[in-house]
Amino acid sequence: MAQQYSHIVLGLGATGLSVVRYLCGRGITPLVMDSRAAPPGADVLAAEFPQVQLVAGGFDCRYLVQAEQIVISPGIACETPEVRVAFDMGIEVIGDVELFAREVSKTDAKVIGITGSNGKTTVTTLVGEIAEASGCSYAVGGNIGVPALDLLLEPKDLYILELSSFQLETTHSLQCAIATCLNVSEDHMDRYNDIESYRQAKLKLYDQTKMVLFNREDPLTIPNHPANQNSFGLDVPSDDAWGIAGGMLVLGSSPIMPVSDVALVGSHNHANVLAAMALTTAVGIAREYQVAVAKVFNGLAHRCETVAEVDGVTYINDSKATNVGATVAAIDGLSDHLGELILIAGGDSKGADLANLEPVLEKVSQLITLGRDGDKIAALKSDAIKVATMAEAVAVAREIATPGDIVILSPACASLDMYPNYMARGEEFRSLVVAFDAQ
Ligand code: UMA
Ligand code: ADP
Repeated sequence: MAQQYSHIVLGLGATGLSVVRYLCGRGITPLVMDSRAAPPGADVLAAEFPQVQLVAGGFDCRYLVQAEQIVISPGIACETPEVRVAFDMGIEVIGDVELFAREVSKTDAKVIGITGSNGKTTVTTLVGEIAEASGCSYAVGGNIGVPALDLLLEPKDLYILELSSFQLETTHSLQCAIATCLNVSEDHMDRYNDIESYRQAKLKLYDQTKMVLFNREDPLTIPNHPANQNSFGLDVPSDDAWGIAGGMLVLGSSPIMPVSDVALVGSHNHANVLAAMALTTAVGIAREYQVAVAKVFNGLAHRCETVAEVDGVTYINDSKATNVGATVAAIDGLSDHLGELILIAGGDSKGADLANLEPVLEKVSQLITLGRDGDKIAALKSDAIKVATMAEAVAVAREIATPGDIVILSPACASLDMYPNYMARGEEFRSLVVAFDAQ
């Protein structure tokens, strides 16, 4: 007979460790299980929580079926057979964000929730920068990096959370002051049966929120049920909604600032700025701080980031474009550019329908593909050049490009078939380009 544990933590990455920290801080010693033989948090667990037992290399049902509560990490699918057994037995299976929600509901703190297929990290960072400029007491976390529960170690008045569909699947009582789903396009199709089930996971964020902020131009972000709501979009807004009119960012008919003063480039980023302004307005942060940040925040690494201009050719690193929607936004955003556009794409498509790339590939003069699903992307455009490595891709692009052209790495795929993460992929692109200067 296996020893009985009331609480089981599934997964020992950043999330699993934060849950162990939270439970142990409340006098509960959980059992931790991870399907990996050597989970990344094993050393920290042994050093900081020697009393906590780890079962690595699989999920042992004998423990699961006796638990009262299972806290599952976002990287583990709820449909994993051992987890399904627990669900079917009526055992509570929740995520770290649900525990966070239950704690925060005992306080007066406000939460801003941000989800969507693309732009989450950009908007979450913008909101954090605006909060910082205003001098309020805030913390930023969730899918962006610091697990939500770790934010509670230093209590704040405002929590700004980036939330993935995986986290939202196992979150049921998060009550945000305002919550947004920025956009919905196919992603993570290896974890969902179809885009509708992925969308419904994202829209769970709206369930208890005091105010919903949706994207007028993306019908998939509209709430299922009537709600206290507002919207943003790149069109002229009505009433008190956020939009663009006469070259100005506007709230209803009130001008805020010229679009040309926004430091971020690309129309998708103007939508991101409007969303950040709407979110911070809902928690009482003044316009002057929103405008000040919009004027200076010029983006994050690996997201449509200009790496260098070499021989008159601009090289852009958009390695964070890990799905089709992000690559479409990048190409659309650059389509006013006068020179040719050379696109490097490919990697692990996570089961996405790559045909959705086809319309924007017309705006690309040369397509260069690599990675596991590179051939599938190459099949969408005649004369695509298939290569095996990033070094080859960059060398071929350099050979083809002439002054005034743009070479962009915007893979429309995850990096994990060739790299540890999208940052490593972007860094390799960057270092290959920077090395041109030295030649
Ligand atoms: N894994 C196993 N077996 C296990 C547990 C995990 O194989 O038993 C694998 C997962 O399939 C995954 C990896 O290990 O490939 C990491 O999973 P995890 O749940 O342990 O991840 P954490 O380290 O806890 O990080 C998670 C988020 N990761 C995922 O959702 C996969 C991080 O988002 C997030 O920053 C962190 O919690 C804190 O909240 C990363 C991410 O890639 C950036 N998110 C996806 C995305 O943005 O597209 C959703
Ligand atoms: P996420 O955290 O949702 O992955 P990021 O802000 O990290 O979003 O951006 C990821 C990718 O999506 C980048 O390639 C970026 O250029 C692109 N992107 C950013 N904002 C948007 C948007 N509003 N719509 C479509 N694509 C976007």
